Amino acid sequence: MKQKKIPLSLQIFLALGLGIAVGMAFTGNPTFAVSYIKPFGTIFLNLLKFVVVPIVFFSILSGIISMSDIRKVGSIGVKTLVYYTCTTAGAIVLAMFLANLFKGFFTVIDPTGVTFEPGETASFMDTLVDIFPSNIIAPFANASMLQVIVAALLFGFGILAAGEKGRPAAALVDSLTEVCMKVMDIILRLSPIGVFCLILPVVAENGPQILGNLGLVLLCAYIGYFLHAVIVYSATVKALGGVSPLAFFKGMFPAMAMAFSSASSVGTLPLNLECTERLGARRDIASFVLPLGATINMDGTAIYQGVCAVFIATCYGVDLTLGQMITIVLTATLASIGTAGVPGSGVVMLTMVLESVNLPVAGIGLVIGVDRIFDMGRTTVNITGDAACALVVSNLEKKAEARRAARRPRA
Ligand code: DAS
Repeated sequence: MKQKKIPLSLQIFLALGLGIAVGMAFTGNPTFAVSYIKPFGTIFLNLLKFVVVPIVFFSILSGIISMSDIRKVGSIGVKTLVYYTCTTAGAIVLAMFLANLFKGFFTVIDPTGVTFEPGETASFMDTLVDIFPSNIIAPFANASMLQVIVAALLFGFGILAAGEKGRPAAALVDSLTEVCMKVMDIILRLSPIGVFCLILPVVAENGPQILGNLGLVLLCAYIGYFLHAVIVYSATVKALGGVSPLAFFKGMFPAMAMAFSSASSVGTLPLNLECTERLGARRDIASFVLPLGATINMDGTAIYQGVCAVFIATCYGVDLTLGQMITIVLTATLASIGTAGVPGSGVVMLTMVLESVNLPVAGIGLVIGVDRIFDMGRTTVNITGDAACALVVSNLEKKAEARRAARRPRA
């Protein structure tokens, strides 16, 4: 009798639980976990990053070719960007509301002596210019996701414009996309091991004592993550995506668990593609919306930046005015677009938010110690928002095509 396989989502769930339990056993003495377990988590993340660039390139390329109509790509792009902008702005407003509720209870930490050396943060214009590749190799060699997306868009439109002469290229793209998906499947079978080896050292290193006086700030951020996901994503996938919230979160669990343990949207992309398609999103739309979202849509990061900006202001005895809070909303929305989908990138963009309201950037030193705990939650929200958008845009496109078909004169 054929052995019934344990579904991947259950395998990941068990691996996550086991990793946390064993990690707790190593708390206080994380050396073994960090030296001998963490490298296997890194290997798994490397394999995911290895496959992400070709997956993104070929799936967007094949997505555009299969739309066979440049106008349709435009319509999907507009719907996607409107969804992303609105949900990110909503996330940061929720964060500011919660942070102002909590700030009277925050443990104020004395910021004197706390330092933080910000890395180079690209200005908005630099980020805009950097989206466009200067040669065909750079986007792939540097895994610059936005440049890979631009390259895929250009070649996709080129193949459509080439007409008959583009057919062989289109067939080759389809074949290579399928091959990349199979490589992804092979790597994803390692997910339970990867999740276990990623979460264990994090728990061993950060253990319960790290929560300390930042516990309330972390709690405020996680309540923001939870409310945003449960309210905004449930409402949009139900009302516009045609998927029940319960089915959505159940189907998204493997990708959410991967995001939580890896803290990497880009690393979670292959699994997010698989979960979102299984929930009913069209592959060509998911292949366009998810890679874009993994790079520019960061609702969780926007929540983290709003909460930390208010906490840091409180520690410096600054009572933010309404005008400053509006500035934070605008800057955090922009900053989340410039945040890369890799671990820890949200901290770098927090400098932009603090500078926008003249708060000392050194204040980031107050929260950097628990950034990984913040990051696991914000990345989970980031990728869940991407998936919700793919389902909404997919369903809206399906309805638009049905309306177009109904208007066509019967033969
Ligand atoms: N870890 C980033 C991501 O992968 C988010 C962040 O650091 O803010 O989405």
